[in-house]
Amino acid sequence: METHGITKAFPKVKRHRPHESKDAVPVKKAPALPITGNVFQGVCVHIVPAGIGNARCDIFQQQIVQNGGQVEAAYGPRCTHVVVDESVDRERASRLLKTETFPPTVQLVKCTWLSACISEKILLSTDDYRLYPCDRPEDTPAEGPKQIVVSHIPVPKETQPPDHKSAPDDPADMVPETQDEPIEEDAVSQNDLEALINGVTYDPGPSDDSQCVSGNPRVLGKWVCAQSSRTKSKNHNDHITDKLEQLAKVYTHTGDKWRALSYSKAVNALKSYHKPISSYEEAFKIPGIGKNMANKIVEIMESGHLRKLDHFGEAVPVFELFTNIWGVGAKTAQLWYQQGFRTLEDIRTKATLTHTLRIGLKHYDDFLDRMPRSEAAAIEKTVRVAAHSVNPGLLVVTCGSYRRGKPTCGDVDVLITHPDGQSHKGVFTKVLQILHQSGFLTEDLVSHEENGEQKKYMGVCVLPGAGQRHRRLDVIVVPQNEFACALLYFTGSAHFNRSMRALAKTKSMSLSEHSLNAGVVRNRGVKVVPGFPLSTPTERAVFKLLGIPYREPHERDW
Ligand code: 8GT
Ligand code: MN
Ligand code: MN
Repeated sequence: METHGITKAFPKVKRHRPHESKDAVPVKKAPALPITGNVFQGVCVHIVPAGIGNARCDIFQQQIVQNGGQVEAAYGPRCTHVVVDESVDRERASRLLKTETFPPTVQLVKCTWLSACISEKILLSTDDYRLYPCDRPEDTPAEGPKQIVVSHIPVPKETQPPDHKSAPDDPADMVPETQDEPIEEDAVSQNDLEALINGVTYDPGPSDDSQCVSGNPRVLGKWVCAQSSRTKSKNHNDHITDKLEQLAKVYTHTGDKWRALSYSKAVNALKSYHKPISSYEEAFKIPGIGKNMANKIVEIMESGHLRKLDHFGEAVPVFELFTNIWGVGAKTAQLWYQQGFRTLEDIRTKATLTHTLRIGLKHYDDFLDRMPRSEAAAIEKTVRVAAHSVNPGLLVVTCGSYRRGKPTCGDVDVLITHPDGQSHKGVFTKVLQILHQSGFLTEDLVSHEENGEQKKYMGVCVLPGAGQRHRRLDVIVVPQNEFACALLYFTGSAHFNRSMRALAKTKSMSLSEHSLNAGVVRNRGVKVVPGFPLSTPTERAVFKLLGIPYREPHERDW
């Protein structure tokens, strides 16, 4: 999970980097929070990032180190525990770790074990969380997911999202300027911690009446996924939010997730404020803005500048340059910076590069350049023609920003299924083979990622003809019964999806790219009973089951 909503800070838009190279990256002791305990004493953990996401990985690593444990960047003999995402089964774990067997000294566990240890503040037994040989995910019965049609789901009263004012708004100001100083322990609320650990964020909502007065009542207090993004209010304070977003982005680059989160929360609060701010008092009244942040706002209002940004010096543009390479995240960028690299030429000639990073570097400019819709349509058509030559009954839909109606697209996300529920099998390899053979696909970034019954390809394509640029292409093949949830997921936006998942959570449900489950039981945010998949033949069904009005794809552009 990257920090969202802060992409405007720099002119180039960075897309998500799901496969950041983790090789040879030492895990530094995290600076963000003070040492808090010894829960993980004697424990040495390697976390497999697939499915967990970089931000959650970072938080888990911080928590382990701050609680007396050790973290290994790579799986090795020192590891006592190997932690994988909940969706990863033993077979996939073996593939990801490139090993068939695990010695008895190593426990292979789901990341819910870590979440539970962190929230319970004790080292729990791994019994309920282990991936034993022949392990079958609890929610996948042998005969395949059971489809249960429910006519009525009891909908509990909407849960109050976390109180804005419960956490100090600006931890960055509570400490000296250097990044390595810890921020106050309570600078980020338990809600935020849980939300980050569990990969869910709530949208800001009113905790009292005053928030409805000062915020935009059309957005605040309501779920983003229940609103049309066309009702998004104009940002009356973009001269302020631009600077604060820059700082949030700096903190993202430096791996300081807490400060990044704190600043992006303030930015969101300011963006939905109904008029330009004109005084300290006015800023301070806005939920989510405390006195330190209000001071920053006044500084920007009066000088047009934020002095804090100067403290980071030359590192910021260099981090930006590096993280714009597809596959590079904050850690790799920091490592390269520490090694003295400052330019792409340095990276090209001196850095140790994986195959994927080489491709990212080679197409640096092309990947950053967003393509016009017309080009995305031509790419989609090429994939559709290939798919239909394999089986004319296949359903081919381009999701992502294209389906949301954006004028430009960062990549093309093509989803494929077959309405008969069977004929999607075997299609993935055949379609990609055709596209490789014709020269349309030039390089593979992730040639085959299995996610349950879904298969995902991430690669590079180029349309025929002179002067065409190389573009990023994702192809996902899914079974028909997962199609609606996959369509919803791959259409996004990421913010919209997070909101929907968070809403599902308040209704004892869980939403993923596979299914909408009901009857989910969570203990302190950790799923202990996975529930059962509901019948979701269409996207509309998902909205309906969640009790919110249907939103067309172009209304999901949050
Ligand atoms: P774009 O024009 O920059 O490509 O914008 P996009 O089409 O909205 O973004 P995308 O990165 O192509 O992702 C499309 C959707 O896929 C997102 O809405 C998101 O829900 C989902 N998605 C993935 N993989 C990942 C991932 O690794 N991280 C994130 N954040 N989202 C992902 O398919
Ligand atoms: Mn996309
Ligand atoms: Mn994509």
